[in-house]
Amino acid sequence: MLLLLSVALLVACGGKKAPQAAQPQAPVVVPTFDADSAYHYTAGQVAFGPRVPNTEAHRQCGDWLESQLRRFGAQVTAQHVTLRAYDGTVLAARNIIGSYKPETRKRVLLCAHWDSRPWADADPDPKNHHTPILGANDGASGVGVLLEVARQLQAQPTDIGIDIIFFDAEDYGEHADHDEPTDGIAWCLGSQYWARVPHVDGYMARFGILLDMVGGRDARFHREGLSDYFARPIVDKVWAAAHASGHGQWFPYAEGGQITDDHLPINQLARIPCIDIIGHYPDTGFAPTWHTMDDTMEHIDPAVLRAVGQTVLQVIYNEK
Ligand code: AHN
Ligand code: ZN
Repeated sequence: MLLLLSVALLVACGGKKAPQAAQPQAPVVVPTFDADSAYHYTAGQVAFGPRVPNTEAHRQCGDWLESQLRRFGAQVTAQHVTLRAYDGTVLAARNIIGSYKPETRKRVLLCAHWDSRPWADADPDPKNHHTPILGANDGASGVGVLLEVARQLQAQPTDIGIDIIFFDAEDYGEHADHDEPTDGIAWCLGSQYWARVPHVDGYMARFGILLDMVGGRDARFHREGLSDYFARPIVDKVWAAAHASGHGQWFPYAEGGQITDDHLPINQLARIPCIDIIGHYPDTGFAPTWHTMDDTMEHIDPAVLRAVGQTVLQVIYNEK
């Protein structure tokens, strides 16, 4: 009987050797995130000035971001789209997508917003409440980290495909003085558009990771509430990666509040489980520089950029 079985196996295998047991996998080498280069890419955006839609600085920074992604070997798609803000302003917006291994179906989405807030409406000095902010942390930091991830992807490709998306018009939400209701969500206009009209028909990814305010000194990344609601296993995976890569101190397992951010339309409309790594501060909420004139490079800490960047690399290089 055994003999018959082995003959049958030999026949089934076309006479070749019986299949070997799976070889032990070579350990994954996760590249080292360069925080100085992420810092440099963050400063590079801030140097254009406030990146408010419909301004020259915004247009020039958008061109620069596309050229950086191309330089790092991504296939770049720009979604130019006209979006209407809550106050009726018509925004010439642009979502910028850099794709690695676009032909691969196993994909992970990494994203951040690249626009900056048109008004410092949380500034302690009311005379600044209609002045645009530099958005070093709020905007540029997430994009800076992802540009460094892009550079790493060119040097050492991942097994899976990666899409890096820079969303526009995230931060055009209601001014603090605005008190009439708005229909729909005034924030996250670029991601709402992309979630309805992705850059590739029928686009799907295993999961997404949004980075928002990932460079502020003394930041803490608590588990964000909507991420836990829509994508708890991904929060678990990413927090485990943070702790495994030695950056657990920045990623307490405690839950922070729910934050309306670009991951919401990705979860609700595009139906891709997406989490938000967003800087909170113990007790006080967002950074003290949030939506103020003080959101400048002075308050960016490369150690924070490193903690987030290395965590992202740890996750994506371990996806098979
Ligand atoms: C709200 O304040 C509702 N959401 C904050 C999203 C945000 C603004 N992220 C950066 N700037
Ligand atoms: Zn903001």
